[in-house]
Amino acid sequence: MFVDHVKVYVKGGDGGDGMVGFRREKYVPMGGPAGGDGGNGGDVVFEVDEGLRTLMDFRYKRHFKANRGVHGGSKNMHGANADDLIVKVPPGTIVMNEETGQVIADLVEHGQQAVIAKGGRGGRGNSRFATPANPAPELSEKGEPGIELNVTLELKVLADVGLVGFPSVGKSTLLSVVSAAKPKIASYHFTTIVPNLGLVETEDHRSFVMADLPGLIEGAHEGVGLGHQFLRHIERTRVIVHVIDMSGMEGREPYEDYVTINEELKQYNLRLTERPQIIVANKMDMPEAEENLELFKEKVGKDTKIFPISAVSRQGLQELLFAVADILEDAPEYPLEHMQEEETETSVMYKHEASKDDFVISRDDDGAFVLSGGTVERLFKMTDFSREDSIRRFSRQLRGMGIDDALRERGAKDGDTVRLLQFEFEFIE
Ligand SMILES: Nc1nc2c(ncn2[C@@H]2O[C@H](COP(=O)(O)OP(=O)(O)OP(=O)(O)O)[C@@H](O)[C@H]2O)c(=O)[nH]1
Ligand SMILES: [Mg+2]
Repeated sequence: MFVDHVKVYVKGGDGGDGMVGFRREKYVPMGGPAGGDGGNGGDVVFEVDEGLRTLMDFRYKRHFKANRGVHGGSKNMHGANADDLIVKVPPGTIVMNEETGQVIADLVEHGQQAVIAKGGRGGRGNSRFATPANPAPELSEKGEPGIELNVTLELKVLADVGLVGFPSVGKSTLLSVVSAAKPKIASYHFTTIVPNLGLVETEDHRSFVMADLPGLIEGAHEGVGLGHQFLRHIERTRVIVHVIDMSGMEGREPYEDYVTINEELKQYNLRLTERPQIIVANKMDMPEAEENLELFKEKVGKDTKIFPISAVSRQGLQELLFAVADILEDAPEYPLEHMQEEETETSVMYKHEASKDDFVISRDDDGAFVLSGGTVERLFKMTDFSREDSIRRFSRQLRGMGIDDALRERGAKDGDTVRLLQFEFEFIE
């Protein structure tokens, strides 16, 4: 099965914990602070590998966690940073935040990389907290937690030209005779279930990538047949080659086919109708074809250019390829950004709402105050609660963020319970 849409969980490695340590020197009971910093956690990085064509590998492996940094050591030993976790993806992979729908990365070129989940930084060891007032602090940070999120990967075939049409009109046959691609060809419908790409070179040495897509039928935009998942692949092609079976050998009427497919393209995405389209009348080697072509020309209008070909007997191909190459010379690119303008705007607003620096105070049923929010949760996770100095620093950080004031405003009094993640504190004036 061709997988072109998967959900994946990614987590950057946590930072290593900073250490509380002191120099041990002969005759000196407690030397200066010497606890080293923790190493940084690894990032989860996606990288394009042009050898991959599908998202198939993600069917069985959907969790990607980078390693955590090594904890800091004594004698100011810095913990080692963890290696990044490199995950290979095929060209044309779009990575989206599953929750917000926002595009995180649009991976196109071989070797292109994007950090999808950043690892946490290592916690600082106690030597970094030494001050003249407190030369021997018993304080270190725990490693910062790595970012974790669920992402959706979507694969869009990157082709200049997309072949569209009903099943069995000869799309794969055409690709097979104009490129080195070897798609499966057969007389039954939906022979092609995954898009095939081929590099086409014209006689005058212009080249472009052509994609043979699974056949479309009426209702495709609503998921009928192989469904709209494949229409998605057409979104990025710059020219559409619309293949029509002129032989009538399947009992369908060529002009009706033409109208039906165009309607499907339009229903799926209006922008597809802006794309230049080349009409190909295939199977011209068949007896009825000539007559059908005349009827078709009448219905479609004399001014519309049609390319009669026979993929099987290789007639009319060069003229068609020249026409495609000519159009490609002026056809604009259709980058994703351009196509998702409206969607992106709403995602940006959403992102603002979920700003990571904010904290939220709510009340539990028992009257306890509940603290949540990215920053406060991160500070909490980085605090080593077994040490007084660390706890004091954490309280200072909360005060600095304005959390004490906010709690007071919400009516918190001395001795009230405050919850943060799965822990409870007492509010102290
Ligand atoms: N006579 C004739 N038959 C053709 C021609 N092109 C393709 N065919 C035949 O039409 C049938 C379908 O061809 P395919 O290339 O598999 O068609 P397709 O459009 O890729 O079909 P799906 O992948 O099912 O959407 C095969 O039996 C081909 O041999 C042609 O130019 N002339
Ligand atoms: Mg096919």
